[in-house]
Amino acid sequence: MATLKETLLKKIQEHRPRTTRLVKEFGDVKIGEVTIAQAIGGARGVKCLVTDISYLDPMEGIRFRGMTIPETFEALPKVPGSEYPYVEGFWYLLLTGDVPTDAQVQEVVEDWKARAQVPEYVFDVLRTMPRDTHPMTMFSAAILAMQRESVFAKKYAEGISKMDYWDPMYEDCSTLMARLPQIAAYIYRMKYKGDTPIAPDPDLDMGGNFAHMMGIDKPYDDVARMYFILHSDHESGNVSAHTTHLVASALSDAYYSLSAGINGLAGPLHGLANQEVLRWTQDFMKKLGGEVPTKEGLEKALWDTLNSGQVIPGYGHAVLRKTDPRYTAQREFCLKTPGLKDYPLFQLVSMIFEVAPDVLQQHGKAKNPWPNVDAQSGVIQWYYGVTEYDFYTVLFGVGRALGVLANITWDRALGYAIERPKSVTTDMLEEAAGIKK
Ligand code: CMX
Repeated sequence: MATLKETLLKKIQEHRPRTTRLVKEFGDVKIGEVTIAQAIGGARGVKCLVTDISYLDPMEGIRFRGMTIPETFEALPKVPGSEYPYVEGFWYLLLTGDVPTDAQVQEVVEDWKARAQVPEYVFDVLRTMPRDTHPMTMFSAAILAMQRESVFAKKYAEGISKMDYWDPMYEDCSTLMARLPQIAAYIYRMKYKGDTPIAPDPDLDMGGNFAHMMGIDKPYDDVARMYFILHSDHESGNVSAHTTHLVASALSDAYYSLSAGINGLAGPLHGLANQEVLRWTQDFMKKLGGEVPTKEGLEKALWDTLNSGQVIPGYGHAVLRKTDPRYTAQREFCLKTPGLKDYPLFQLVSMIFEVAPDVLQQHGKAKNPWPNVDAQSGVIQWYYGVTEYDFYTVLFGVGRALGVLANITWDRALGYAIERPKSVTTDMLEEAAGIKK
């Protein structure tokens, strides 16, 4: 049986001629145009990135390697006694496009275990930081601290061939994936649980081990598996994926690149929105002083937020134009989980789902009035005892690493160029618009 790395090499060798041919023979074919609004407005909709790991359709939502979220959960081998698949098997799928066999999944499980030992100095770095440091800052710093271990940086300095860049990149990405769960759980237990880190259990898979190190009982292991897979990839144009890709395009290694991507994820318009949703709902509930909210009261609170010039966190999207299927997958988890279904916070989030899209439509600004992934994820964490909502984006970050690291491995395999779009001046735009002589 071929290992993941051997399978990946075969896929890379099959794929390379496609990319080479497109550039050499069809390089002049146009796939879109750029308008002034796009140049000023964050390059929205400009087609200038290529990835085969996932694709985001505005109406359908995400497909991982061609599969919808339900198809992905259905297809991948499950952890025994669990309803959700191995995260390790999902990594295999993202990298190769193939659904792995049980044996192939076990091979990744064993490989990650062999790489999982987090160096002691990483904990020292974390412990040196003031405890009120945001956990995303800690997470990013821990990743960056490990840069000295980069196999890619070492091999590059030795003068490795371009054709082989993908190999040490794969090594670094696999090592990062193996270590991130423990780093995240360590930050959580150090910062919020009286500095009581829990050692990893070498007998568990990634999701199970993460739940164990967080100190949370079943079915939190399934929550972790679901959560990491759902948050993994959303094609390569979002801020965290694009930043990771951009930094890696300078041949910076995976540690530099992922740390940068995590910093982008920490923005409130991106991953931090999941903590903002909980902050918003908790503030709202506090104001009600324990009373059950009415739809009218909720509508007023949403309008107050909009009228004060703030966004409604968890709603809207740069690409999607319907309810995010990642929201739906988490909502379905809540609906089928006894206790969660009737949980007041879940009911409030469901009520927001009933009220907010109308309010946003009347407000008339957001192109997409529907909820995104962040509107639902905090409720599940809160229910299982993770009430420290500024930690939620770290969970997002562990999941997001799967997609962005698979992407940069392929970036190096296909020799994608250093990224360098062209700027123009405002004068030039006015000339193009015909309003300046
Ligand atoms: N509440 C209020 N206003 C919103 C809004 C929301 N949820 N979503 C969009 N708008 C506003 C924008 O701020 C913008 O206003 P201006 O014209 O005054 O600048 C206008 O509607 C048009 O924006 P858009 O084209 O619909 O959305 P963008 O592509 O520019 O931005 C996003 C997308 C996600 C940043 C935006 O919808 C938003 O701020 N949502 C709330 C934050 C959030 O949930 N982010 C998480 C997204 C998922 C993730 O990355 O994790």
